[in-house]
This record gives sequence, C-alpha cells and structure tokens, in this order.
Amino acid sequence: MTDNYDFLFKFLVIGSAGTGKSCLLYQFIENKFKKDSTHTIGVEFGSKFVNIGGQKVKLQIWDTAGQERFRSVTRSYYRGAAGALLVYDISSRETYNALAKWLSDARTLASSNIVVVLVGNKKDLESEREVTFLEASRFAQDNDLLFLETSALTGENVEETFLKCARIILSKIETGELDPERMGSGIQYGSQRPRSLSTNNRINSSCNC
Ligand SMILES: Nc1nc2c(ncn2[C@@H]2O[C@H](COP(=O)(O)OP(=O)(O)OP(=O)(O)O)[C@@H](O)[C@H]2O)c(=O)[nH]1
Ligand SMILES: [Mg+2]
Repeated sequence: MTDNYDFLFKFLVIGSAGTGKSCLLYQFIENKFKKDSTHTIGVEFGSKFVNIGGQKVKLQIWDTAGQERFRSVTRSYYRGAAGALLVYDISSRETYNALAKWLSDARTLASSNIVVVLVGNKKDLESEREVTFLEASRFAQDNDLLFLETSALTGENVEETFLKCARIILSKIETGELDPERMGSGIQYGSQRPRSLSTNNRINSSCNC
C-alpha cells in the first residue's frame, strides 16, 4: 500500500511574498520549475514520501502565502508543525530583513521545538545578490537554524533542504528530544509499526546532505 509509512511529519513553508516558496515545493514534488507561479492565496498543500535511514516518512507540507493580507489565515496553520522552511530571496534584502518576524511567529505559534531550516532561495541570481552567504550563516547560527542556499529554478539543494529537516527531526525522535506521542508535535506514527532506529539505520544528524 502506498499510504503505508513509518512517520508523518507536518512541515510549513514560510517567508515573505515572492521568495519562491511555491516554486520550491513544486520543484521538490514534481522535479521541475513551476513557470508563471502566482501569489499563493491563503495556503496550499503538498505531500511526498521520502526514505530516511530505512524509515518511510510522509512529509505533509503546507505552503503559506507571504502576503501580509493573509497573515491571520496562514498563522492558523502553524499549530503543530514539526519542521519549517524559512525562505528569503538572496537577491532581496527586504525579504532577509523580515526573517526575525517569521521566525518568531513559527516558534510562538507552531512549537518552540520546531526544526527550522533557513533557505536562501534564487541562488541562480548571483549577479543580483543582496545578501551574502556569510551574513545569513551568522543569522542561522545565532538563531539555531540549519542553513542552505537553493534554486527552485535549477533544483539545486531543493531536495536536500527538505531531507535535511526531516533527518534532524528523526534524529531528535531517536534521542528522545522529540516525542511523537506529544500533542501538537507535528509527528504521527503511520499504520506501519515504527521500526526501531537500530545502529544500522541510525540517522546521521551531522550529515551535511
Ligand atoms: N530566478 C529564480 N526565480 C525564482 C526562483 N524561485 C522562484 N522564482 C520566481 O519568483 C517568483 C515568486 O515565486 P513563488 O514561488 O510564487 O513565490 P512565493 O514565495 O510562493 O510567493 P507568495 O505565494 O506570494 O508568498 C516567480 O516569478 C518565480 O518564477 C528561483 O530559484 N530562481
Ligand atoms: Mg506561493
């Protein structure tokens, strides 16, 4: 059965309008660039199965609108998310400057344990870059975030970003830092009994991929 999985993780994609959130999700699910992407109205949804360390994980991903007028609607979807991709556009300082606000919303409304990956999208627009890799790395370090630069256009690092977030969540389940049974954890067991995370299947949380 295709719907059998060991774990389900709820993910959010958040960040300012036009940073490429919907294109990132589309590239992850369809393996191609979404041409003529228009502003998301409220929230869209996608899902994909991934295999991590022998565990079949269903990622349930909520792609939120970045436009301010949808803020109250999108915030109502934050509750109980296990992971989030916090997206800015490397060619727009304005979207980078808004990160603190998005992060505070995620930590307050989703969960203080939420695993957040900072995503500098539009890496292909090198000649228009307004935010350096180093600057964003420091922000990530100061705020305890993972960090990658991606291009939804070329596909560079897109899958890695989602997998990285899922990998960290699995490793936190393994160490007991995250409890899937806790209400609002954003994690569910699937109908397949979860296999124990044996040494062979152990998730390498220090993996850079
Ligand atoms: N060059 C380049 N353009 C991109 C990339 N990702 C998205 N875009 C473009 O950026 C624009 C906005 O992309 P969307 O994915 O709709 O942005 P969004 O973050 O979902 O915007 P909202 O839904 O309004 O929050 C579109 O014109 C895309 O073609 C990328 O990696 N590189
Ligand atoms: Mg969108």
